[in-house]
Amino acid sequence: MHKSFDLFFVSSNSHKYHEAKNILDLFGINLGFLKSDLKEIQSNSLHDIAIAKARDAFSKFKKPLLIEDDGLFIDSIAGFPGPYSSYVFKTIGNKGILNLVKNNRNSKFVSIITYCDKNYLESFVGKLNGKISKSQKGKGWGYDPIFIPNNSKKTFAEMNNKNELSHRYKALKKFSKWYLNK
Ligand code: ITT
Repeated sequence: MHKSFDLFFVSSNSHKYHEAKNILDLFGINLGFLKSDLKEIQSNSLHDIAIAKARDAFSKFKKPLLIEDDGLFIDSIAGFPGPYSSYVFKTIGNKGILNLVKNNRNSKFVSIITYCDKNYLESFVGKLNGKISKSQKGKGWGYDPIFIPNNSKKTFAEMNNKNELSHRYKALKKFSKWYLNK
């Protein structure tokens, strides 16, 4: 039933999958989706969290797969929410973030994409610098309405070309280059 897919994206978040699928289509890689809540360890390192998620996913599904761990790092609040981005989004949300950020609005989005199969466990990083907007703008998921990439006036939620420049695009581009040559 799953034979036509090259590999699977394992995540509880279908927005992440849809963007990853659109991006990997560009590189000719056909990405399936296994919707699943993965064990998320407590760590200050996105990389360590991603490795633990990938191991958990591979032990469940035993298929070639990708997982992704993301973080939004805001300079003026010591890189918060960083590795806690998922929890912070579910608790204080974008409104809570806007209340915490005052003058220095510099921030970055980081994506770690980890590939796992029976022979490989490899991670790829994508980073995108930007600013936290003063109010929520546009209709998007997660932190999209408050993140303005550098050299743009629009938030991710207002852009129609997010997938051509995002942290996710940068990590998946590196992954694709490696995957297609391995
Ligand atoms: P998993 O099941 O894949 O772990 P998750 O939603 O918990 O899904 P992360 O821990 O990687 O995923 O995500 C951290 C948070 O950052 C989460 O709240 C996302 O909504 C948010 N996020 C990640 N990438 C984003 C993007 O491109 N735009 C907006 N928000 C994003």
